[in-house]
Amino acid sequence: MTQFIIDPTRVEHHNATQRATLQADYDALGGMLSRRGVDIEALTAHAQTFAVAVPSWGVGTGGTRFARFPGPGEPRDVTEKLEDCAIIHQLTRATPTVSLHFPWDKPTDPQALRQQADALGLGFDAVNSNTFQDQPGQAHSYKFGSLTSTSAAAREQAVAHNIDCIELGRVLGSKGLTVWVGDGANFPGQSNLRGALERYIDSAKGIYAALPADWLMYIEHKLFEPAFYCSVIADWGTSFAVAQQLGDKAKCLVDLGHHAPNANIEMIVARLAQFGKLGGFHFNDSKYGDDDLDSGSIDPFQLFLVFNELADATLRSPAFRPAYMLDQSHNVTDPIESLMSSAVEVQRAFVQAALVDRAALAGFQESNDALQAAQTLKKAFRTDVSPILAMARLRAGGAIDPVAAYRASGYRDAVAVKRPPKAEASGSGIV
Ligand SMILES: [Mn+2]
Repeated sequence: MTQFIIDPTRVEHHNATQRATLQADYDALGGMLSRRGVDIEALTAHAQTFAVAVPSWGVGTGGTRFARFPGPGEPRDVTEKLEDCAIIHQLTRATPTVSLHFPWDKPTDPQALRQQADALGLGFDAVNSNTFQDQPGQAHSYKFGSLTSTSAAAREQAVAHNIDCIELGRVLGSKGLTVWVGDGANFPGQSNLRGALERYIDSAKGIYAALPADWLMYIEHKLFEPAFYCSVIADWGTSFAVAQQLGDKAKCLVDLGHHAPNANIEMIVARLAQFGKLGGFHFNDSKYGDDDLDSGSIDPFQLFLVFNELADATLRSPAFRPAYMLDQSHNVTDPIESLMSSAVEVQRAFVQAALVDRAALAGFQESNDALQAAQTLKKAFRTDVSPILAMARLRAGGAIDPVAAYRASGYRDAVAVKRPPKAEASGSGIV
């Protein structure tokens, strides 16, 4: 029996006020889609298969390199983070798993944390290691790198931390480890470019060797920051080469914000999928760099094009199932509201991609009809699938309008009293 943080009768009351309007919109959209030969019920069933993991670090207010402005009622530890994540899933029915970050989320009792998650109807997606900052009492500093450090002792310490993350993840029921390192250089000549990558691969092999048989290791690349001259794992090419060196259980993770501005991310997705190395995503949006803005808030068309490639890849190999995770930082919004909206935006792209008339598109591509090929994509992208998403939520026990239902619940005001602020919330992550 799932323990709901928000009283389900409140959600039912919210839905009752909106049900008739939704049904009318749903029927109208169903009629329009039917004239296009599309069954709305199949799309709604498809929407209900969608799931994206919530980042534990996303439920606290984020920050920038300059400052952090805490919000009321922020979770103070991992158990409170799980409560907030449970609301996101309760209302959206699209976020059944949580991605933890160690040591930020290191539980004193991992079994108890797993039981809490079970009770809340949550599971754990990939766990994230952290060797981009030093922890109190740490023997060897990562100031000049972790997995690629010139210090063998620092490298060994970083490898050991990743293996600890795997062990902790096993107890929690996770099946993957995401590795992102900030290693790189701030000056030309500071680091031997080839030597640093050789050290990375050597360290990564040590982590890979500790992976359970049914786990994946996700290698997350990032163009720059905190290293501003060069990052060791800067791009998908490097990530791909490393994943190839390590073996079948190593895959590439694409964080949408970790590329040069205007990079053709959907093409990167297509390439990695073609060669069997696309492991998963960190969804977010950006205008300039690794902005970690809400998914779909800046360039929803790009998000749609990414899912268009994923839909194509899934048709080619139905077993293809990359891991979907959000990775965002919320500075000016209620994190719960941002994460609910973002999950819905990613789900929207997932459903819009399913609306693409693939036979027509293939025909236009074959006949080199560029204009009609582009219009075929646009037709799917321009279709407002909101009633499908809302109906999928309603049928799964979620809220027709998650943000409205959340605001009506008074949850934030309640936790603002229950959770007095502490000096610095743990894990205001910006990875
Ligand atoms: Mn990320």
